Amino acid sequence: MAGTDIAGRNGGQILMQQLRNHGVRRVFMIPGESYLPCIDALNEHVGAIQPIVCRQEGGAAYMAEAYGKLTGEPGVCFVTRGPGATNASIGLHTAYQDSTPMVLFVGQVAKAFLDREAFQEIDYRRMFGQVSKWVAQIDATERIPEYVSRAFSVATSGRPGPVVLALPEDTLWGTVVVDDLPRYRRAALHPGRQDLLQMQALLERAERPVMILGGSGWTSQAVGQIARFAHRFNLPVTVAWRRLECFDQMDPHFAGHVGWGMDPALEARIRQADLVLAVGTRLGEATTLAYSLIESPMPRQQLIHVHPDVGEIGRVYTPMLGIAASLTAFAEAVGNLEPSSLRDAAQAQQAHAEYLRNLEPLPSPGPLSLDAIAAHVNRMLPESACVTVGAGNYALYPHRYRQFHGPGTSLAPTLGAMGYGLPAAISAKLEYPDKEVVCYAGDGCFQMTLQELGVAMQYRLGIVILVFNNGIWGTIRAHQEREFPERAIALDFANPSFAQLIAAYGGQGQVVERTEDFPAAFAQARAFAAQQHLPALVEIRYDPDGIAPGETLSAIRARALGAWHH
Ligand SMILES: Cc1ncc(C[n+]2csc(CCOP(=O)(O)OP(=O)(O)O)c2C)c(N)n1
Ligand SMILES: [Mg+2]
Repeated sequence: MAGTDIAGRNGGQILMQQLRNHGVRRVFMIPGESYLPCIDALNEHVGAIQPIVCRQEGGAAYMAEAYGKLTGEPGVCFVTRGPGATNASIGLHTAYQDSTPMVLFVGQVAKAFLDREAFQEIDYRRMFGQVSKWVAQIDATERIPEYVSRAFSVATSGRPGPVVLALPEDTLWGTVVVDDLPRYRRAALHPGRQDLLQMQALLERAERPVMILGGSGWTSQAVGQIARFAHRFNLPVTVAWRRLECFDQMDPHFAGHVGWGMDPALEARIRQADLVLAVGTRLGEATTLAYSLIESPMPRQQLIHVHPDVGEIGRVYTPMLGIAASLTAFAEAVGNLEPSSLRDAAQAQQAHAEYLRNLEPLPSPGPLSLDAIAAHVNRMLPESACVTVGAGNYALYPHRYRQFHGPGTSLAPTLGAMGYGLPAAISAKLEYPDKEVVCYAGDGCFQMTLQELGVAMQYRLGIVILVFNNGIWGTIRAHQEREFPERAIALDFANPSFAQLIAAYGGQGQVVERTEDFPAAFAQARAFAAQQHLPALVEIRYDPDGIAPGETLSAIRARALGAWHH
């Protein structure tokens, strides 16, 4: 047993054994000489901890974040000092805003050199202070088990999030005899009886209640229990912005997603609601349409705010009732509640009917309709499929037309971080080799992390990538046309041949320019990915005027010019 070896173990060996004890099965990394003992220790865990060798730390950190989203366990990422750490920061910030459990290990200079601005030295406590739940530096080899155990607890407790541990070189090279710690335990926070009674009373008195689900920490079981509760109390159920995996969208009570790009009918429903039951969501800027749908600090609706972190309750909104509870514990508790009076199902049915109307493709300019394509993808993919996106207007299409089916079916950064889709798809395929994984990527978004295609090739991951080629940073163009009509500048770019690019990585590439050619290309891509275990890409060329479902750049420009002339 390494733990009782009288000769002791080095810091790298101790650390890697802790990760194994905490249930880590995979680590995402870019090697660096600053943490060699950790890399070497991977030799002792072959078959138990799989190192995924990435191409850039931004990609590695995104993959680790996606692992955290998919499993609810911290995604682990190893990067080297300064340059590695700065590259990884986007994944850390994503984990922070998205409330995703993650642990980032960063190499650090030897303690003897600290504060001299030694080679690649950064004080990570200052650097990452605002984008992580906790940053620490492990200064003593014998305390590695303690710090790692605390890191896993912090990352997963309350509102989950990222933790950074800096590893001074001498901490890793030092050799000590120290006991390992067992797997971390998560403590659930249960809603009290009084909380539930008060909630039930408020719900039964309400005439137009709406439930909004969001945040992180959902499981399929919890979603099922929430569905039972919604059915009994006849509540329309919505999901927060980009939290599409929080509910089964085939459910007859599903009423759509809330936030940017939402259905105006649902917007009106929430504005006119007399009670909002928000479960797990922070009700952030994007979800609340810049704090207007639900106003800060005093909402017009009665707000019941259920959140796993008591510090989030009363932070931005004054709720009528705040309930601090883990989402799984809350779902279990309400799954068995019986209403004493029956609300009729009309509102929930009407809300679902309105949602279903949005699945009908809207008209768009040019020979290729993104709406029709996204609706086709929705019909073809099995329920279990995982759809990933980064940020850009193209993401509005899968999010409007795909019906997601609970945890593990959508990966979307609520941070709005570009370049997320491909690394997230890679992480999803590693975790669920039998699931179909489809990455939607804008041409801009894709080019932010396309180097990770090397990972898909190396580990033989049959993912399907849909690249939306409009030759522009479309989202920003839309903003420019609205604010500064007819003055578009610094928005277009030259694209490579995406088909040749994917071929260089051993994958298959196709180009589609007309709606009617998409089904065959998509079928071929799925077949190739499934049979060859390599990525397949379909480049979709379309009229850049079509900027969002039912919206064109020319219409935005015309409205802006019209407004100017008044
Ligand atoms: C890392 C990062 N950089 C910049 C932005 C700002 N931004 C948001 S969307 C967008 C354009 C996205 O372009 P593309 O991926 O081509 O999608 P499109 O909007 O054209 O569909 C930009 C630059 C961002 N959200 N994230
Ligand atoms: Mg684009």
